Amino acid sequence: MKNSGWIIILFCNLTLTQAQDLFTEFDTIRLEEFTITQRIPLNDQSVLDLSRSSRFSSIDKINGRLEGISLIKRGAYALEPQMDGFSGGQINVTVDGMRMFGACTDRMDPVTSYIEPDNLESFNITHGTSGSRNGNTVGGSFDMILREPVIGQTEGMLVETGLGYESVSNGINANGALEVNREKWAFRTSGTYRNHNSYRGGDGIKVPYSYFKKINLHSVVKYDLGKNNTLRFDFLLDDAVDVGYPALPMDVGKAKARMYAVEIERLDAYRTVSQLKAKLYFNSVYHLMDDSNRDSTFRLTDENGAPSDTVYMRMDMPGWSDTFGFFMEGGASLGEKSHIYVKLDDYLNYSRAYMTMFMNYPEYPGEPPMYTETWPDVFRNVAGIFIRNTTRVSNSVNVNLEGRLDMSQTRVTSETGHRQFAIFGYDIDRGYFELPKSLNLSANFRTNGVTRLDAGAGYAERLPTTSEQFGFFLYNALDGFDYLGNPEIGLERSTHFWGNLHFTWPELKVSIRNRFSYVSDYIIGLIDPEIPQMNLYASGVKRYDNIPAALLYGTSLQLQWDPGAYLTFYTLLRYTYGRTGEGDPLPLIPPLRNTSICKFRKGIFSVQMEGEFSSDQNRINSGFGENPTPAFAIYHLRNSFHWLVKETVIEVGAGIENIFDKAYSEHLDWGNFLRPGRSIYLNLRVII
Ligand SMILES: [Cu+2]
Repeated sequence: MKNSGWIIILFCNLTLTQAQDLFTEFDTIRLEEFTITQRIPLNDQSVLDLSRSSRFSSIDKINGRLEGISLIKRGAYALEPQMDGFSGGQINVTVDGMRMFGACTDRMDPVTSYIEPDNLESFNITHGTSGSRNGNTVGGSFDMILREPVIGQTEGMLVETGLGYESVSNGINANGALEVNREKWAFRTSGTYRNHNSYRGGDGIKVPYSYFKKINLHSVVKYDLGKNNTLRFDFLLDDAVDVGYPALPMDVGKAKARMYAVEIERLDAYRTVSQLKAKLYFNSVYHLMDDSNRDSTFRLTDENGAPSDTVYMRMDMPGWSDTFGFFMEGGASLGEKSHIYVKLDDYLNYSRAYMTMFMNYPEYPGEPPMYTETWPDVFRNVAGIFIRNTTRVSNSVNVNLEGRLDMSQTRVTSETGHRQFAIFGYDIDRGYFELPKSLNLSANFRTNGVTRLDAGAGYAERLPTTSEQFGFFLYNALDGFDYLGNPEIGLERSTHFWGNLHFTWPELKVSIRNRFSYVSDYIIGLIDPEIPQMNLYASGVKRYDNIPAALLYGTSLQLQWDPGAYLTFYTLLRYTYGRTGEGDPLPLIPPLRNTSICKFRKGIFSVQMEGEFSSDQNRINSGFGENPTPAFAIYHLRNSFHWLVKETVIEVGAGIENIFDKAYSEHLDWGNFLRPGRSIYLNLRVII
């Protein structure tokens, strides 16, 4: 496609963002570069272009730099997002509004691991209870919007290809995309390949099991049905093999995801009705853990700690998660000043995971394999309705009221699962019915074009996850305990308050954000001394339960300064605090952290200096296997050149990450294994 086509798309994106801004509170983050206008307050999007470390940045590298988002790291790949201290089932991670659930009982495959930045258009991020558009949540929502081609406008074709190398892991990244635009239809396909060996830490030593390989492919076809109706099909494939997890006792042999969706959209259907959309989808995840590369020898000790015996153990642990769902959404104007948006959705998830243990005492014949169902054929159906009303009280004040009600039914169909839970006195031969709900009220005020304040309060409830309700002896490598689900566990509830202040001058943009959550019936694992340990390596058993209360607070300061045409300074300072009602620190809470960027850009050349700083974290919960983490500072240098040769764009990027080869790990890295040491990278990208 010609450059003018891109400019039109970018312009449309921009107008869309501004229009949306009137009615929603989302931070929409677009992944294509576009010019930040002086009228838009500093949001995650304006930061993205700066903080996206290179064209081959993984989604994790991008997420880790967003305001309010931290990453829980167990390996070099598939980091798990955390929002203001909330993670796992406390946040909603969706793809284009579609629900999807990982198939790993040990959270090795967050949904973000199945998406590549190459097939992403933007993120919609909402924090706390107000993120309930796609499902009730206490911690927030993270919706990844897939890229789509544009019909009509300019007929054309775009071919894009790139190749990158990273020295620290001797890693190759390659990607390519093809887009065809016609008057009545459009097609886009993009693919990414990554192959990384184990990387070297700042101490010069290879971090064992930090390798991974993956391919990802996304194709989308759009067809113009006339009268403003479009039909769209999406297909996404993601296959990872040989993924090592330094912090865990197991690796992943295979992780496969497939996603299919069909969508019909009607734009500006009538004057008063808009954004009509219906979507039907199916996704399927398969996850196979593998311990064949690990030491499987356990040396047992007697009561006095003396060696008593040796056991060899192997495990076979597959998991599946299939989700089938649909949603319908639409907006309508109610008079001049009011707008209503309604979404109806339903999904059915089927999760199951099994574990077979093969144990062998050297001098004896092999024992029969031990079989358990770690997720015993769990079906969950959730139907929900979400309604939002936005009223423009005056030219400078908007008020938002939104609510959601879900109807959830969960059932375990496996006979083995029933027997397993009967041992602990649970009769799970019934459906588990819940009605999680949420209500949020917020307002935003703009004054004189410089200041904007948005503030709100809300309440929400969330369902327990499959693991929290029906997980059976799931080993947690951080605290060394096996976790047992609690079929009778209750909903987690949160009362949430937030207040954000933005100042926007042409050269300077400042945002200050504050979010506070009081969570009741907080779900956490508590030691159950009655249950004997089942595995040789486990310290004991924890059972999921609701504790009366937990408090979480997240705050951040973001500043961007553009003194003149060539220079940009950006800094993000963020802090998270979490404790239980009794005053104990919540586990895995990130410390004070800063990212600062200085970028110089002139003509075909840009150079960027970055610093990442973290304070130490001594507020830890040792009952969850946490250790204090020391402070660190690391620096990166990035350069890029781009040329336009006829209609071909050539871009070369080169840089050094962790310039001073600092040996460090972040507080959310399980087991304190080291992050990558100094790495030189080189990228080439060609767009025809
Ligand atoms: Cu796993």
